[in-house]
Amino acid sequence: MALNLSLIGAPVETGASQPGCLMGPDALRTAGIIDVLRGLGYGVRDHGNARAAPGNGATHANTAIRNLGETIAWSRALGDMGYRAAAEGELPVFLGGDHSISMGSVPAVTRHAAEQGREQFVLWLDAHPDFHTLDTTESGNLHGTPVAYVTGQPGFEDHFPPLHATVDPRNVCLFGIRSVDEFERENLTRNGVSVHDMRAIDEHGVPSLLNAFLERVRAADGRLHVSLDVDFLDPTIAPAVGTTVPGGATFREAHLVMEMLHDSGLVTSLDVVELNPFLDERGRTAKLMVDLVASLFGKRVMDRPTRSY
Ligand code: NNH
Ligand code: MN
Ligand code: MN
Ligand code: MN
Repeated sequence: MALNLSLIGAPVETGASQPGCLMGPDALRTAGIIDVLRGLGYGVRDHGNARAAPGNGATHANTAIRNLGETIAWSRALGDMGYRAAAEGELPVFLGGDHSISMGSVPAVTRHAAEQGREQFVLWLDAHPDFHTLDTTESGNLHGTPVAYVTGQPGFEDHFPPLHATVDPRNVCLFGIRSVDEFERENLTRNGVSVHDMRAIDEHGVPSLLNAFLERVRAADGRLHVSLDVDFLDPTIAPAVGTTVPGGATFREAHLVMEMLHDSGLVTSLDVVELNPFLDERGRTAKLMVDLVASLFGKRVMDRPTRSY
């Protein structure tokens, strides 16, 4: 893992159904993310909160879509910032913001990987596959579309920034899934995306499923982007998200994923998304997200003081 982390605040809520994710980056800072990462020995450069150009009023035949122009502007701004951080050899950590920020972060790191002749892999920790296209989303919430965009599914090209390189859908691993729309179900299978739903995690456990994916990344000498959606977690431990789905990852399952990612040494970029501080209870979800990030960057059980959220 690179020793210098670039924190990029992405105060974006244009892709979500309800307001609040705008405050996500500041809540993660308030919960101590910078000190925690410095305490683990990393150089941390906080770029502050990014800004996007005003939306251009773009519209789409699918009239359900909300905030299209604004979300396009964010994807462009974050794509540029993220690419610069990666090209400077830092490990970008994108602090969301709703999950539409991955329409900037993933293209940014994938572009850098392609220039290095490396294959990009993506681990998507989420209750949802986020595999809608602009034509298939019924909610119109663009946080449900980033996996489709970054893997080059049709219909984005007339709207979102052209991709320097796409992610091979077979290099995407969706983990923790438990809410899938009809269109997504069919298209995920057709595109060869790996889907480890909660049933698979119940039955096989985190280690065998995650190790198999990490082995593929290692064998390809790939770069690995991790996208951590708050709704990956069970709502009883992480209430601060607009789209809670019961039956999510437990405290230990989530930490184990992070600990294994750290031990793999494969992670080259990270998104922390969908934290809605307006829905939190005394900051407990923000603190849990920071603690999970700490595990990903090397904090171990034996370093962990007893603490409740
Ligand atoms: N699939 C649903 C939609 O497109 C839900 C997406 N919501 C999320 N994704 N929170 O992580 O609206
Ligand atoms: Mn998501
Ligand atoms: Mn989700
Ligand atoms: Mn979400």
